[in-house]
Amino acid sequence: MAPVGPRSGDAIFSSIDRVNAELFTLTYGAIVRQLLTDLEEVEEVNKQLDQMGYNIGIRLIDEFLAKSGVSRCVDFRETAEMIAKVGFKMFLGVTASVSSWDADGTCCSIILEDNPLVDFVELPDTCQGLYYCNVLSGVIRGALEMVSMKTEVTWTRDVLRGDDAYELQVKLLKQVAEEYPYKDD
Ligand code: MYR
Repeated sequence: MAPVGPRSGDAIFSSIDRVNAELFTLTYGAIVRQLLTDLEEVEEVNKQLDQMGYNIGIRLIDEFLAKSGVSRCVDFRETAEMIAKVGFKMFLGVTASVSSWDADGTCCSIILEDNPLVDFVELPDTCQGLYYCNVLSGVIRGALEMVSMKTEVTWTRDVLRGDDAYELQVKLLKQVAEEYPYKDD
């Protein structure tokens, strides 16, 4: 029989993390369900989830920069890698990979290796057209806008819609140059 005794600190924390992750997943599901009831049109729910994500993203960028301690990215390629390898890990506990770059390095795909938002989720036929994870595209759009990058972020593959992966397309529309407000003498 395995010895019975107090769990180590690590074991307790990983169990708390798991419970929090499940609570988060279930809470998100409840929000989507409520939006579907309140708004009726799936298109409206997609918009609302994206807007909620945007509102989160414009705040979450501060925490990302403070916690990660990363310095400015040299280009959009580096930014995309930063989102996939550091951002997703920090906030969702998963990593993602970046691929399908266009020639000028302004559009790429981010493919999630796992997607905790969809644990326990099965969509009924009435939800066709729903982008269940649209909050995530909004988060990325909002976060990047706070570091001067206007982007368009869309789901190009979604397992809940019958695809073989979760894939976001991130397109840089405009990069606003940040000017240092004081002149060096
Ligand atoms: C820079 O200022 O050049 C660094 C920009 C890094 C942007 C990273 C944005 C992180 C967004 C996190 C997304 C998490 C999705 C769950």
